Parts: sequence; structure tokens; C-alpha cells
Amino acid sequence: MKTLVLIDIQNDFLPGGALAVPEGDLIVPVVNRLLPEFDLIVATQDWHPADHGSFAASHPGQAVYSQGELNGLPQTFWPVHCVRNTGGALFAPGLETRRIARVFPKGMDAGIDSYSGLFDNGHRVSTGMGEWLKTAGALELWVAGLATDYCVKFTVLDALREGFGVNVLSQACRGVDLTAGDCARALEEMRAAGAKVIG
Ligand code: VGL
Ligand code: ZN
Repeated sequence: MKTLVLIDIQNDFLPGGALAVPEGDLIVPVVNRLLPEFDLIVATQDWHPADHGSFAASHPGQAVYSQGELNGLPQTFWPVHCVRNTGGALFAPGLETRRIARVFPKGMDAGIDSYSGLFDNGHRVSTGMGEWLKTAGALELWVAGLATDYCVKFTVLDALREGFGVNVLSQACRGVDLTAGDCARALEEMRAAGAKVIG
């Protein structure tokens, strides 16, 4: 069961979006080209309430892209992005979505962020993705999407911990690189944890 996991390929993460990932749009044709190789395809969608605690705007005086804490966990304060049921939260135009078997929304609890597609950042609540994939017979995952240094990385690390074999499709990922080198370090961290980073 060759399984593809697409992470947060949403308008707000594309150039021109609220939390633009440089070259985020370039992965769309790459992903579309890969789809026929897979038996099972799932996706995540960052799906925040308008007052989500990861937004700088939810904390008066807090600058976007600054670091702080949210309910005891370290938190980067982001621009308002991927508010559920808004255009910014929709999948990228041009992304072939017809074969996506199931979409797992995440980040709905205003009090905690959820970079990983499997658990919130405190590992308190599961999205159900890991269980669902196991029930579907998936053992090995191929991961693509946005952003390499946040949601891709934490999804990969959680999937490894859950016992999946994990391959990172690096040409089908792009990152934020808030600090230069973040993406390279994220790929190295995934590799060190047991993921295979492939073209
Ligand atoms: C993401 C920051 C905030 C991501 C989501 O998809 O990588 N990054 N929310
Ligand atoms: Zn988010």
C-alpha cells in the first residue's frame, strides 16, 4: 500500500498568501506528477479558528514571527493564516485533489498549535490520521508539502514514532526558513530520526 501524505498545500502557504512559503507553489506540479505512483493518498489541512492562539494578532503587542509561549509550550507567533472556511485555507489551485481519500484537519483548538498531522504540539490529542492509516494497511509513508521546517518535519517525526517507515519527498516540499538553514536542519533531523530523504 504505497501511501502519500500531503501536508498543508493551502493558499495561505503559497507566494502571496498570509504565511507565504517561498516557492511553495512550485511543489504543486511536482505532487500532481507523483500521484499516479500511489495507492492511497491522504492530506492535512491547517484549519484554525479566527482567534487561534498561534496568531500574533491574538496577543496584543506581539510581533509576527516572534517567539513566545502558548499555554506552556514554545510558540512562534504567526500571521493570521488558514482560518477555517476562508479562501486562504483552501487547497492550492491546480492541486489534483480527486484521489485524496481523506483529509485530516488540524489546529482547530485555539489553545494549542498542531504542526504534526498526527498530534497537537503537546501530543495530547490525536487527529486520527495514524490510526486511520494503520487500519487502511499503510506501513510506509511518502510525505510531501509545506512547510519543511514545521508541519512536514513534525508529521515525519510523529509518523516514525508511530512505527511507520517514512520517506520525505524533498523536491515536493518547501520551507519557511525563518532562520537561514532551518530547512536543511529539519531534513537532517528527519534523517537522523530514521526517515529516508529522497528527491
Ligand atoms: C505551518 C506554521 C503555522 C505549516 C502551519 O503548515 O508548516 N506552519 N501553521
Ligand atoms: Zn497554522
